[in-house]
Amino acid sequence: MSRGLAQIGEQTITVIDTPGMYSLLPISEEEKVTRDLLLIEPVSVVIHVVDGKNLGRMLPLTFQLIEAGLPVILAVNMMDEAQGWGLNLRQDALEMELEIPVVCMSAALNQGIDELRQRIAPFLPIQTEMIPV
Ligand SMILES: Nc1nc2c(ncn2[C@@H]2O[C@H](COP(=O)(O)OP(=O)(O)OP(=O)(O)O)[C@@H](O)[C@H]2O)c(=O)[nH]1
Ligand SMILES: [Mg+2]
Repeated sequence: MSRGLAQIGEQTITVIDTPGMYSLLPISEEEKVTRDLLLIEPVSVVIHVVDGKNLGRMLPLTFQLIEAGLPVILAVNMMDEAQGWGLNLRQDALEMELEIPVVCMSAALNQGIDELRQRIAPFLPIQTEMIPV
């Protein structure tokens, strides 16, 4: 697990990268680490990064995260490969179905990162210096 900083507009936020997890009922020790973090650490938003080529296998966890009451953004990654396979994802349909923000991206190609930043922003607490006096 690693922590780093990211810039969202004017705000610097801490990002925690967790080991991969496929269920909230963890099988491996690494998954337990991630599950425990999600239960313990108060976070502004959980970004569930999934492989766009295996959406069917990944979405059950997205549903579990939502049902657990966590604020979730679904980041459908590997879109370059998914599109190479001829897979076309309806971002708007997924958003309607899941009722959470969905961002399609190719992290390796730096595509979709700006949109992800934009979708993260509304989840962040308002900084006091941002409130006009
Ligand atoms: N083609 C393509 N490759 C990608 C993309 N994003 C990540 N990768 C590659 O996928 C591989 C795995 O990336 P990781 O960031 O280690 O994936 P992860 O989900 O964090 O893996 P774990 O932490 O082991 O669960 C690397 O070789 C990345 O370069 C993408 O958008 N497109
Ligand atoms: Mg990783």
